[in-house]
Amino acid sequence: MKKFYIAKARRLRGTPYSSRIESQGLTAYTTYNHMLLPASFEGIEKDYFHLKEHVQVWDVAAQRQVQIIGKDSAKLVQLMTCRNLSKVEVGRCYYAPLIDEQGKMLNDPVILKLSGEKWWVSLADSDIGLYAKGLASGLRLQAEVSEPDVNILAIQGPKSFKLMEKVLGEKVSKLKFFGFDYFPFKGNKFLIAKSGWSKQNGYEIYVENREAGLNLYDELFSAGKEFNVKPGCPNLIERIESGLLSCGNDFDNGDNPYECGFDKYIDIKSDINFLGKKALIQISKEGVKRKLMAVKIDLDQIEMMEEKTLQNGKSFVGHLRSAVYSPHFKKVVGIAMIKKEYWNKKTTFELEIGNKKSKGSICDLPLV
Ligand code: THG
Repeated sequence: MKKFYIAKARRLRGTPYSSRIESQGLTAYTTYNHMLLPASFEGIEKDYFHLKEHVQVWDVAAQRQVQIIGKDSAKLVQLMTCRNLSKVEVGRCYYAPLIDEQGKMLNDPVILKLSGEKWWVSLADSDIGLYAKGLASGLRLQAEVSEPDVNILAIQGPKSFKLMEKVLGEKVSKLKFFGFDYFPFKGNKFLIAKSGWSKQNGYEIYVENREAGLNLYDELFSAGKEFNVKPGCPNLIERIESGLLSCGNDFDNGDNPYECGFDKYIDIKSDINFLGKKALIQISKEGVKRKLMAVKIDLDQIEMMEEKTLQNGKSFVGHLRSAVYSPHFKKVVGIAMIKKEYWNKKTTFELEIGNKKSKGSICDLPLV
């Protein structure tokens, strides 16, 4: 694989932790929400094994918050998602597909209600802040939309529990999955959720004060020595094996939430008001003709820059959207949009790269 550098610029925003992670052995960045997002430290395989056994601190400041405040804040947030938010509670996180007026995917954020009229929409990679501003002014809503200086640190891995308890106190380990609360550290208060983009357990710390965040960052590393803490980042292998979807990779604005398997986050029956509801009612009547599934391919490496076509003889099976070599399955594993007639898991397919054809099979998400 040919390697290139990423040219830094103000436009490609750094995070409060950039200088820390760069001196701690960062080897690759990607971009996300016009910001730098670490992609590798010791190489994704080494990072993967470490994540599954120990604990990592991730700079995921690129998971930007769209903050919505005002009398119409709940109305505006509900307008953007097909998940029913009418009963949401302060202190819980909600994974929710955002869709457009055609019922097509825009983003898949985690939504937090901070108080009666204050919300954070913790974004994947697309410009939802601009969309929300457009809706608010076009519909004359009393809702102020902004991007506050919130820079998330994720603490992920099986030992995250022990590290967090040591640094933030016993109470933090009582958090339930997708719950959040505030915890003090050296005179500052941090919003901490039991969440994160891995299935290895962990927490996310929504840092609102940069200096306090850097102190906490350093403390996590000094207190974490006994747990073999390392800097890390969302890991391509782990997230594909775990079936965590990536906006812009696995799905984009051409796909609807049913095709992405988001059925349980869609409510077209209640009288809630969201854009694209009519389109989703129509789609649910017709049923989808394709959906995201997992695949395994007999290859020992792959590079993904664009989607790749999967064939069965001359017939089209689907599009491979993300893929990586998995040391666990000892094959390439991936996420693909598969045509309905091939959902039957016994079908195999071929993938042609260069002049080489490889065989693959289809399975359910997540891979087991
Ligand atoms: N945390 C926060 N913000 C984020 C992400 C995050 N923004 C970008 C991106 N990740 C959004 N995408 C996801 C995808 C999956 C999950 C969270 C965010 C996730 N899913 C669980 C699952 O699928 O099993 C749980 C879903 C549920 O119980 O509803 O965690 O990671 N702050």
